[in-house]
Amino acid sequence: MSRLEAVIFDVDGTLVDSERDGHRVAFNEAFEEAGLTDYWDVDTYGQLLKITGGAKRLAFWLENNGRSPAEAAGLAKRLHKRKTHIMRRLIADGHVQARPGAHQLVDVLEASGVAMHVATTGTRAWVEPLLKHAFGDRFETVITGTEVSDLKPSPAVYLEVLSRTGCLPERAVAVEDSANGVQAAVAAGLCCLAAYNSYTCNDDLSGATLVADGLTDPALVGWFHDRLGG
Ligand code: XBP
Ligand code: MG
Repeated sequence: MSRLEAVIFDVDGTLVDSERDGHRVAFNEAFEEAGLTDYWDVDTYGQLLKITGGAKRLAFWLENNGRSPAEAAGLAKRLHKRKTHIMRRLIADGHVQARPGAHQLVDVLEASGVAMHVATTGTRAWVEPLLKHAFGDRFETVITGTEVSDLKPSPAVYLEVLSRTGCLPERAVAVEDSANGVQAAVAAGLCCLAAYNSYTCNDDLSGATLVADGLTDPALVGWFHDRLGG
């Protein structure tokens, strides 16, 4: 690999533990507020994570739980708007935390001078306050699902980061947690480090250059150390 110029981070499941106790809780609160009996338990939500994008996930669920495609589409849009609002509140109240090792890794990368960017499928309205709340303003270019029409596993969000920064894919590395994320990064021509979590430990991460048991895994920490020194 050429000299490392940039690290592009995924957010959900990679930088933060946001799915089980963040997004899932917000989706369930939106269901309840709307007077619906739909509820996503921990395992059900894990299966639904295969569908990236909250609005798409909702539409899929609603269509498979008794609603017509048209009804599902309209309801998904409304519920997702409320869910986004609830997620912002959960973040402000400190319910979404950095993943173990995330702060240490970001500190090491910042000290090395390598650029840090974000490529996420999530919605900008909660991504921005979350990154600020959990990390301060440490990321240069942040591309979210709000700016691209094709969500992961499409490479669109990664390609947008590369095009806006002018960074060549061979000079950057992506850090992901899931099969959809690894596929997106690799399709953009990036080398990808996968740091799985309890939801993604059985995902097919074989496209990744390195598969790690989280951000504190010595293999992942060592990978960066070997390329950045320090
Ligand atoms: C994250 C997602 C998102 C979040 C929810 O995938 O798929 O949909 O689960 O956020 P990745 P929104 O980590 O691969 O980017 O409700 O804002 O979509
Ligand atoms: Mg992820």
